[in-house]
Amino acid sequence: MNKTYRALALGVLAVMLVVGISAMWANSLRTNVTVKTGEVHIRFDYPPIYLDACGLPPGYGASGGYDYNASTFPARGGVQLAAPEGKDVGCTDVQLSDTDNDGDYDTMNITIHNAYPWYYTHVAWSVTNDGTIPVKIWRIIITTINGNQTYYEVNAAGVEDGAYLDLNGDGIADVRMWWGDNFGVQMHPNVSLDMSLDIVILQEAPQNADLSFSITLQAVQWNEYSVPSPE
Ligand SMILES: [Ca+2]
Ligand SMILES: [Ca+2]
Ligand SMILES: [Ca+2]
Repeated sequence: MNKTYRALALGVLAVMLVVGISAMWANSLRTNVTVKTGEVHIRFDYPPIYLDACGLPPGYGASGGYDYNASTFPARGGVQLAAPEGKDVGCTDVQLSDTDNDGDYDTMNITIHNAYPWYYTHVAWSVTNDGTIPVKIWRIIITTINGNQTYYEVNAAGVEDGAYLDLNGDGIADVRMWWGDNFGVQMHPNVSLDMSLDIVILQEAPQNADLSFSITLQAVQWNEYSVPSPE
């Protein structure tokens, strides 16, 4: 082999090596991108805990099925309750459902039966981050029986003053609701946080009617969370 052919052969070999190395780098980069894809997902944990559950036998639990009544409407955290007076007229029912059949509870259905003005109830639950990246719970979505949806970004006004909700679609608020605990708190994968609601029936609520609504929660990737400034 003369010098010209030898130089040409080495040049081809060098090009082949460079192409080979480039191909390997491209493969490893592609693999890394795939591995880093995450998922935002949360679920309601079973069971929820709530006051004055329907179907409790007399004498069971703290209230024995006797109704609680709110005597004033102060800020959340200070709802004044009259002691149960031995009346069991209304009751509260809370059920979780899996509306998209993925094996996780995503919706909480609350029904207040045979209630009357100043009837008070409380619902507490736990939420787990079963996705793969940290999230924050951002909004609460309330759906009433006629399909109307209301979105609440939880801010100081919602927590302290409560929200007025029209549950039967007649344009008049039927309940006042306060929510609290752990909105906007960073939740790592496999971590659970407790949350709760306080509900008081208003004077304008319909008589002889069950009041129903459902709740879903919206979580966002932890670094996409923002809260509007309090009004
Ligand atoms: Ca009761
Ligand atoms: Ca589900
Ligand atoms: Ca109404």
